[in-house]
Amino acid sequence: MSQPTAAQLDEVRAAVKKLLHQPDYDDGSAGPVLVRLAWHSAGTYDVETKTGGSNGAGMRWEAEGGDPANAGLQHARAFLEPIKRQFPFITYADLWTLASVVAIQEMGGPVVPWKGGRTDFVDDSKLPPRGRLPDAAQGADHLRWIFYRMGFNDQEIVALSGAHNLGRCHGDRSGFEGKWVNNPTRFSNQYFKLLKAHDWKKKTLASGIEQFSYIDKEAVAAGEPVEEVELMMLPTDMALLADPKFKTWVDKYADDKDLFFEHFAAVFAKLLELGLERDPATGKIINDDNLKEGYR
Ligand code: CCH
Repeated sequence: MSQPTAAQLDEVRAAVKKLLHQPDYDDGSAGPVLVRLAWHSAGTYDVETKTGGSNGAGMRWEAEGGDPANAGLQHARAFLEPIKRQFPFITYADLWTLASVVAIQEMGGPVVPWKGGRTDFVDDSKLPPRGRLPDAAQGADHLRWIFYRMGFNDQEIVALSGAHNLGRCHGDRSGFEGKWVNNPTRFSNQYFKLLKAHDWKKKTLASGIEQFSYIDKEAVAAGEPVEEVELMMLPTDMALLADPKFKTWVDKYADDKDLFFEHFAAVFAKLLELGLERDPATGKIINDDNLKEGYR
């Protein structure tokens, strides 16, 4: 099958834009969970063995989709299913990644460069083992171990973490609960500002899970319900403050929204390209045997 044309891709982009508004879901937008879908599809990459990554959309199958780290992402896949049916010319792997960049832009974030050409054929020998995605209960060493494996450096780790400006944690998905910022469907550098500004206190949930919380006492005094004004951070978010090398970047991104947007766009584009080698002249993927076989 041939690659979709630019006009066809524009139709897909328009359909994703329309789908983002979901008044009955979470904070009213499918955007955050679509961003997480793309990140988890790509974030399994291992530079050494060249396994994992967004190509193949392996999360459709139990081996990868059933990884507890991916709990809840079936909602994102379900949101996109009607678009896949309407536009069968785009592969799942391309649709998931394209949807995330449309969502980021629509939520007020930067334009993330996106290239297509991924196939939907999963080579079993290259399926990533479970456990390649980060564990939020850990600290800075774990973050480096996970993200260096993908080929990222400290600055890139912090920039990527700024995505926690979007969406929320769901007790029935990850065990953690709550949102990082007050407006979780608007892309900004608020996550870094709040991380620095408040005195985050450890909080143990009824389940025994530990996270960090900050309650805006003035808002509570003014009559706002606590659930509305309580914000959260994961242990891994706090590690960005505690580690001096990470903290340098937290400071920069808290102070300079444009710098964060620029760095986020670059690193998110890099994330979506992990494992794909392209012909510099044509942009075509050249390391995917499935293309030679005619699979998509
Ligand atoms: Fe994340 N993230 N993430 N995250 N994440 C969660 C939710 C989102 C970690 C843990 C969690 C990135 C990095 C990390 C998003 C984007 C990114 C949740 C709650 C946990 C736990 C899941 C739930 O309960 O639904 C950890 C650990 C790391 C380590 O660095 C990166 C990188 C990105 C993207 C660039 C987004 C968006 C969400 C919100 C999802 C939603 O459904 O609202």
